[in-house]
Amino acid sequence: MRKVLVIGAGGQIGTELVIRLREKLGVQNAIAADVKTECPTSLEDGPYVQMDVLDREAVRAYIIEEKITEVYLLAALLSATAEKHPDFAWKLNMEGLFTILDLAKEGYLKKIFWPSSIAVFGPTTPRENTPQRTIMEPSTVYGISKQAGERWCEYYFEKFGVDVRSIRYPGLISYTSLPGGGTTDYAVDIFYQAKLGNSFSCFLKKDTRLPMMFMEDAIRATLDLMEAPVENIRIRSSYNLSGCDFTPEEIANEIKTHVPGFEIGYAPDERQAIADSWPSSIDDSEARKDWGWAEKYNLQDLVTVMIENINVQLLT
Ligand code: AKB
Repeated sequence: MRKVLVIGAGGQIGTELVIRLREKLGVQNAIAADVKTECPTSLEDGPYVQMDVLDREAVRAYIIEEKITEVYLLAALLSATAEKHPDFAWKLNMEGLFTILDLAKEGYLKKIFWPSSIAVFGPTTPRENTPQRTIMEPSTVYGISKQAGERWCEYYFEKFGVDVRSIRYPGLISYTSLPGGGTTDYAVDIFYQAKLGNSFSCFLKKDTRLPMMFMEDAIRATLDLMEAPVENIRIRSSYNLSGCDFTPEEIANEIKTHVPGFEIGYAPDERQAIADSWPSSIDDSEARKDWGWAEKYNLQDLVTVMIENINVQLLT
């Protein structure tokens, strides 16, 4: 019997993940948790708990009392925000992970999902088709925290047999909730401005190519990884995962095929340096081999779905 807790359920990944987990396991078996007091409207059909992942004792008590079997730990500060609040980013991104890893080590949890990111790579990493194992010298606080987290996940697996599974997410594109604080967020923001009939000022240069993925692919990957037989999971740091890759100019051109007259301008800010330190494309052959990963959405597909479904009410 699986009873899962999604910590950080109010975020971009969490809102969609909880919905899919509830479809799979039954509404009562997928509990949403977030630091916000209000439950996100889309998750009001099921259990919601207000939880600060930094309150180690409260998190422990809840997981033990409720007999949670699996945790998806999504609470984190993303790349751009983490650069503004390095101390808090390190604290938030690391302390929650130890709380959950320790609970699994003590036998209270059967499985953990913890997201990593393409941010684990840095300026000295080969940029194109970045391999699973390569030079990793991240130059951002977020990247350093994710790289350290990956090392700890592998350590807890090797030393204590903790079944922790992870994906290095690329930039994620979705329409049900807004992203916040990431360097890849432009690729979501652009749709809202296109839909409103506005021009879009992009904070990255027009030729900055980054790995990206439509949220439906990312959620499917997450669920497939978590359901894969334990013997198939050969990587306990985090799996490279690729959906598609594009530049701001390429996504704008694709949007123009749906919204004629749409205009984009470029005003690179401090996020440009972060993007320049990341890969432009990812080699995900290990995920394909180990647990059968295959993406469904390319740039054209995701632009079509985004234009059809984007809801500008979310901006208010
Ligand atoms: C960010 O831009 O910080 C995130 C990420 C790539 O992990 N979307």
